[in-house]
Amino acid sequence: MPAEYRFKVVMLGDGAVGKTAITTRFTQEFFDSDYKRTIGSDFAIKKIELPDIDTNVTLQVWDLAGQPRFEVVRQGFYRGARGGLLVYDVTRRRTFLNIQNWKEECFKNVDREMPLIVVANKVDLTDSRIVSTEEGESWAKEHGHLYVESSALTGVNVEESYVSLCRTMIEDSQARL
Ligand code: G3D
Ligand code: MG
Repeated sequence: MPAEYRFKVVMLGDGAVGKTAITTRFTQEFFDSDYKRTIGSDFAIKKIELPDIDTNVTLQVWDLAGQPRFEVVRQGFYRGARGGLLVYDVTRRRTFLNIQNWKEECFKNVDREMPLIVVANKVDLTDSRIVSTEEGESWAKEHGHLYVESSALTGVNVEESYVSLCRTMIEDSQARL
């Protein structure tokens, strides 16, 4: 019998960096029948199999629509989260600088620090790229996070982002025992 985990993960980052595009691609592409979106509460479910460690994971991916001003909405968004994707847009430096703020808001709202993966999105836009691989990678390394470059448009590294985060969340949850 494979081990079974369930994790809530949150999509973090400025508007228009691609949080919804990444989530939608991930949850719809391979497991269409497992896809579920709850109108208003903004989460999607997806199952991941990790046969190498005989483990199945059910991910509940939460994506904020807009940036609600109400504290209570944000608290509900973060409640019970076990991991997050810190997403920025490689064509807009401001969105990269802001991942620090997203991380801080997140850690203020969860009871314990949790695994985060830095996702440099829109790498298909090579001509308008502003934030380099080196900058993104070194920020992530300095702060102890994984780093991945993705494109929700082409699909490159979208699933890999969640799978890498899953493996880290499994380690984290074993370390909690
Ligand atoms: P958000 O949920 O973080 O606010 P969205 O961002 O997922 O709504 O994406 C914002 C815009 O960026 C969308 O364009 C979307 O198609 C585009 N986008 C998202 N990811 C990528 C990517 O990897 N590459 C490119 N080229 N575009 C991307 P529109 O025009 O629909 O607003
Ligand atoms: Mg969105």
